[in-house]
Amino acid sequence: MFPIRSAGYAMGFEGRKGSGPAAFRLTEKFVLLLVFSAFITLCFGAIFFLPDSSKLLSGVLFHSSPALQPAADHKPGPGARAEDAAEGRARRGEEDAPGDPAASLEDNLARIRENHERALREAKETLQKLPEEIQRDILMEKEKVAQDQLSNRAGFRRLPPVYLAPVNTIGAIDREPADAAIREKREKIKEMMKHAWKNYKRYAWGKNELKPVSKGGHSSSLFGNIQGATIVDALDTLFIMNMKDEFEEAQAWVEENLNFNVNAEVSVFEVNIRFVGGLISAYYLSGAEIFRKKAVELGVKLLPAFQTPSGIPWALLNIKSGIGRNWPWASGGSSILAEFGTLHLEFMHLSYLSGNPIFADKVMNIRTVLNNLEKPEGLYPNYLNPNSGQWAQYHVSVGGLGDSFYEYLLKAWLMSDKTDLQAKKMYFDAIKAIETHLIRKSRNGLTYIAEWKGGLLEHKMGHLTCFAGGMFALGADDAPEGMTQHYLQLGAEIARTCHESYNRTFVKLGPEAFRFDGGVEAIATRQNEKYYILRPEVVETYMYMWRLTHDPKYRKWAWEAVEALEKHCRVKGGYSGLRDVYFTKESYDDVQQSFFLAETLKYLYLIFSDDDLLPLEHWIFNTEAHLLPVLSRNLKKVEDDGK
Ligand code: DMJ
Repeated sequence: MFPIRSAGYAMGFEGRKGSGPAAFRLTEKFVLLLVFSAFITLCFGAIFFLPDSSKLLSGVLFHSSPALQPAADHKPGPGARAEDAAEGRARRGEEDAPGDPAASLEDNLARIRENHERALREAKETLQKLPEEIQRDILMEKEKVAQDQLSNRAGFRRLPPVYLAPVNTIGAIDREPADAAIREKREKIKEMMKHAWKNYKRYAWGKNELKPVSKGGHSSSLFGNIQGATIVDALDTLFIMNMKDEFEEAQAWVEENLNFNVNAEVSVFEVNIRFVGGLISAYYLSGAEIFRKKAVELGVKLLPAFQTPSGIPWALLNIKSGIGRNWPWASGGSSILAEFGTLHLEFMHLSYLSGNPIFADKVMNIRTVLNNLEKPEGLYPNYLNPNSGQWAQYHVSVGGLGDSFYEYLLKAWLMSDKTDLQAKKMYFDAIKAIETHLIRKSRNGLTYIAEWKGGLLEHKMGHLTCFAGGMFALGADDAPEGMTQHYLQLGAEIARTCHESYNRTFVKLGPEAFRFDGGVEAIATRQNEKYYILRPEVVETYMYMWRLTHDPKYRKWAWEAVEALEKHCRVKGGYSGLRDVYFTKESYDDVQQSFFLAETLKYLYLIFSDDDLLPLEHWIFNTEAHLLPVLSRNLKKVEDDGK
């Protein structure tokens, strides 16, 4: 009935604790606990084994007064859960029924025994734990309360009203461009989306991605057992392209099949930008509650990732067990800047959509940690240790590992309707340091963004880095005085460099990374950097540059990309990435990435649409091109009026 100290238990306890004074104090506590257990055992022994012991108990301990019997006063102890209190209340109802005091007493005794057993079990478990584990458990318990509120069915029924309409439909409805040539090009891009979707549906429906050459499903470990990445990623593109039937079949799949109750380790970042972002975007565009419900449900599942001493989340999380860890390759067990720095926009919306501040609290804490840290030369290194809350390695990049952190600082400012002044300051301070330490011009005048490794520059720019042209241009309006033109110009220069990286290949689509050393400019020199996986960053920058300048060269360059995709990436079964963009004969990688539908085709479509389709002052694109409306500063007032 009560814990018996077995040899195994003793070894486990002492083995973990060592033999110092702390271990001695804990052993002392343990002895006291044993004495107490023995006493309780004796009491229960007397109750159950002595003749007529119930009378003894009721007479001696409870003075036989029904009003004072324990059920009436049942309060859960520290380890007890809310259900216990409810159970106590239910039982009290039964016990209040007249005429059966003996049964009532039996019940009460049974419950007392249960509670004692549980308290002792928990005390025993607690004594076996390290102090950090105890601290973590307390945090998890607190979090669980918040999660329970959100994740039970009743919690979902209580999701608060959303007052963003009519803002959430501004510019979400498709309109035909007046110019026939532009209309035709846009129609062609829609046809590409149809081809990608139709083949995904035919060969890989419900799987994460399509293998367009071998015609089957492709699964990436990034999403664990969560399925349907292409469906969720494609939702908003289908919506804005007015592909109603396809949108409806995607919605039906989400309703019936999208399941997050899986025992799987996922990338917190990838699941957030593609699934949470895709669902939120689909909710705002369509108004269908299922998307909000699923987004909040998934957001709740991601919360245990933040259970670290600093609150900087783990990169990987088992969404069933709630156990997190970092990528084994990440320097010193670090979390990655571009991953934990790319949760802000979605989590702010999750708080808005759920009415629970927990999501916003999590990302605001990340912000605070980063803001308080000393930055080398004003730069943000890519690796941060979530245990110490300190930088791990001085590698700075605006491409992979760093990229979307900067993007989210700017977009946090814009999405807050320009009220998040901290984000604005951090963004402009960061890009100033980047310009000083990372941005360089090649001998032939191409501006590029290098990588910084402890003060030394690697003159390499990734395809991923090409998004920065659009970012500089998007933020230009709010730049410190006199800098607006400068940042627009910087955006244009990055766009030009990235266009060059495309133009200098055989297929006219750019490599994964290109270099500016050893006499080359904007060319990949290493075999393992020559691939193209249908990435969007270059056309993303064209989209912003087109919107902000209306310089026709951006439409021209975007069309070159369309033609190249058609010529080299289109296959019968969809679109495939290429292993070498300099090679005259296509070598397919046989993956149709979900971001091709979420981002590449969406940005291309927008370049050939009028500006009033998704106006930039109302909509923020997350890093996967999902649409998040600006949380207007008038919202508070609208909410108040709505109550
Ligand atoms: C996308 O998932 C997102 O754009 C992300 O920010 C970076 N990588 C891919 C596309 O290249």
